[in-house]
Amino acid sequence: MRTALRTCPICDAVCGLRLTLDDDGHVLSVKGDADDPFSGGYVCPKGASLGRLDEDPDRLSVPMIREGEHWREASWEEAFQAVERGLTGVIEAHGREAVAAYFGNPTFHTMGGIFYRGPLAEALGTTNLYSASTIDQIPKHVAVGLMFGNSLAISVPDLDRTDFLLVIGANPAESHGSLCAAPDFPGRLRALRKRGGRLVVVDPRRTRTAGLADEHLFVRPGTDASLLFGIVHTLLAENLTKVRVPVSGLEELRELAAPFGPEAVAPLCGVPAETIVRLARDLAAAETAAVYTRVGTCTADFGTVTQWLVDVINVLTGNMDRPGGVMFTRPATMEVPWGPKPFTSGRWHSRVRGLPEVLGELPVGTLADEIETPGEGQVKALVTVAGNLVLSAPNGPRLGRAMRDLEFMVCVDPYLNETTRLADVILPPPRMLQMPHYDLLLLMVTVRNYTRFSPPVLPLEPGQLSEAEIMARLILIASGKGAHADPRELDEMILGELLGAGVQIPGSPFEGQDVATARAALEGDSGPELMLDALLRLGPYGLTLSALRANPHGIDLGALEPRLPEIVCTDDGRVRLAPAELADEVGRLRRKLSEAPADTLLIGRRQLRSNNSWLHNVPSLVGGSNQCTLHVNPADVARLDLRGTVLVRSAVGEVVVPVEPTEAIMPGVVSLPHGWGHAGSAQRVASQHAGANANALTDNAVLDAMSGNAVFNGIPVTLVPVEE
Ligand SMILES: Nc1nc2c(c(=O)[nH]1)N[C@H]1C(S)=C(S)[C@@H](COP(=O)(O)OP(=O)(O)OC[C@H]3O[C@@H](n4cnc5c(=O)[nH]c(N)nc54)[C@H](O)[C@@H]3O)O[C@H]1N2
Ligand SMILES: Nc1nc2c(c(=O)[nH]1)N[C@H]1C(S)=C(S)[C@@H](COP(=O)(O)OP(=O)(O)OC[C@H]3O[C@@H](n4cnc5c(=O)[nH]c(N)nc54)[C@H](O)[C@@H]3O)O[C@H]1N2
Ligand code: SF4
Ligand SMILES: [Mo]
Repeated sequence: MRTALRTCPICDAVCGLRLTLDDDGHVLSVKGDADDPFSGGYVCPKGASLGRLDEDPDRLSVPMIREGEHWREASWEEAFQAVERGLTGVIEAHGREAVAAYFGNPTFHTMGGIFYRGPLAEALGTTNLYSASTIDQIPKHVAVGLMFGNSLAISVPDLDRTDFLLVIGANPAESHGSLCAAPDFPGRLRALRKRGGRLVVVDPRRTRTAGLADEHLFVRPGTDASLLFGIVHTLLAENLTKVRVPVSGLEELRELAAPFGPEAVAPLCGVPAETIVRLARDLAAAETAAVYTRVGTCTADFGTVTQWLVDVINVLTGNMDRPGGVMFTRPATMEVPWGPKPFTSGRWHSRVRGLPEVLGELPVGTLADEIETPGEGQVKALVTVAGNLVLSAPNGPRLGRAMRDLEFMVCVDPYLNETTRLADVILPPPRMLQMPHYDLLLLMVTVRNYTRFSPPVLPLEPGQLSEAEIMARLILIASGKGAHADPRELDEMILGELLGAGVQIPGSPFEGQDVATARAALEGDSGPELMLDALLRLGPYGLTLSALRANPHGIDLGALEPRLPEIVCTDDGRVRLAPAELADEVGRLRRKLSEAPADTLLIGRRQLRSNNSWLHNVPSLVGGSNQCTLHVNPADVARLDLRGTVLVRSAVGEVVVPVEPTEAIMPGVVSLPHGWGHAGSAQRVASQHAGANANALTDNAVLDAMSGNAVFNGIPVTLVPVEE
């Protein structure tokens, strides 16, 4: 028996874990690492199941090649040759634009994803690039890009010090937080109230987070922007603002907010006018306060406008970049700019719908159009890394049908699932415990400055490839170097670029050195570890990979400190309160105020023992409360005479699901979790708990205008009783 320390790679909470393994590498137990200074021993049911997930017998261990409807195992050499034939065939016949790539949610977590997705995108040489960003958080990047000139200016609520937390469209008691890494988020919320703080939750469902709150307010889906404008209007009208950071556009903001008085917005958002006024006054009066929002508003109509107004309120109430308000993490690694600074978008447009590029990507919501629509530049080949788009994308089933028409598709994925079964080749990464782990992105949004590295717990099997090597081989194929090129060559290229920049940074430990000398100083057992070592050395704490190895429980780097001047990249160094780019959307919102709302609106629901589409094959994580049911208010159940199961119909599709009556959902709103729909899956446990695909109901034609993000919440649906 032995113990191993390891950061949990599943969700954004970055919990430190302590694993016990037997001599064969079988995980006997998973506990929270009590010595981790950040997570302090916390573990959730998913983390506790990490061993079973990692040892899932349905995980692929060798590459798979499809022949007609039949899959067979293949050697790595054969698989990469098939990829080379497939990709170069399409590129030669149709050009590089005919290749698209999708980078899914786990690529934000894995080192193979984080360090190699950029180089793979570049090597493919196509503008048909897609990622989970446009079905998740891209409205946030656009909003802060417009306000701060920096698409990575993502502040986190200072959870452990705030006096008032307003949570809108997030359910961290079950999701454990998002774009805000805080192990034991529920415990931190309880601690907030215990120290006399106040927690208010705005959500069309009375969630587990709402259950921890002082107050919960139902809001009509997709209308948060109007609610927030009501708060902004009140703050300005009652002179409650105390702006503490340099801003521009205050007068323009006043004009934009003028039509959105509390009385005007209340009928649309469903929150009474006097409550909106009270919220504004309470936020202004609180010693410190933070407004936090996530998926519920990012993946709804007016996503970008809503994200903008959240930070407007944080600025107006004097809580931007201040202890107890919202703050910017100072990560241990060098901050590499993502996208142009100052922020801009629309440098190119999608072929079929003319949608603007954002951060070098096009919206997932238009990938089906690009595959289906003939003409110059039509997508004929697809590379996916860690994505299950048939279950995750808006109108996923349509995208799945489109995938059948591709000339070639390759997936880097450990499972044969609803999406990968449409591919020609599947390249499986090793088990999670065989990979090193460093949460490069999530450690940029921690609520305390903190860092932790986990070396692989288990070695690779002879002949097995790391995810980094798989990615490197794909990159070499895409750049024309062929299926046999040495992946180390690519690692050296990436390191060379990184250090080439590093030696020019004044004050950096590599300043003035030649790249070879800087390279010789790096330590690490693999490409990604060497890259991490470089980023740590170039980071603000002067850390190294070996320092992190010497501190396997992680290192506390202190409470967050104000750092806005380093974050803002606008021309005049001021935070733009009223970006002119948003004027059209504000106009559209104003027109909404007089529109009649739809009858029944569908929203989503994350479940504690689930994670998007890929944890349903672990017996301990399915069944019980984790089921694909439709939450319906009892008043609607009675009104529509619903029993047992119901057919839910939207503009694009329909599903039949069991009804679960509950007072926790607002009348006129129904909720269905996403990530289900595993009928016929090769994942044997998941197929026994199939559920229905919520994204058979969501419409890829409807996107957030500013960011191209999918709209998953507030989908008009009709409910039809089904005879048993
Ligand atoms: N209706 C609705 N749809 C939604 C959402 C919603 O709230 N409602 N949420 C959206 C959000 S926020 C997100 S992030 C997306 C997520 O959507 P996707 O990006 O498609 O991600 P997942 O569904 O999590 O699928 C992850 C895939 O990665 C594979 N995988 C797991 N571990 C690894 C690994 O280590 N390496 C590799 N290469 N692959 C791995 C899994 O087998 C699975 O195929 O879904 C979105 N879809
Ligand atoms: N257990 C678990 N944890 C997860 C995941 C998971 O699938 N399961 N997924 C991970 C991922 S990829 C992400 S991005 C994060 C997401 O983290 P969160 O954003 O915290 O997750 P959700 O549970 O989707 O929270 C969205 C909330 O918004 C509400 N909502 C829906 N529509 C609206 C609306 O129009 N307005 C308002 N105000 N609220 C609305 C929903 O009822 C829901 O409670 O979670 C991560 N962690
Ligand atoms: S909260 Fe997230 S990071 Fe922590 S143990 Fe659970 S799944 Fe893992
Ligand atoms: Mo997500």
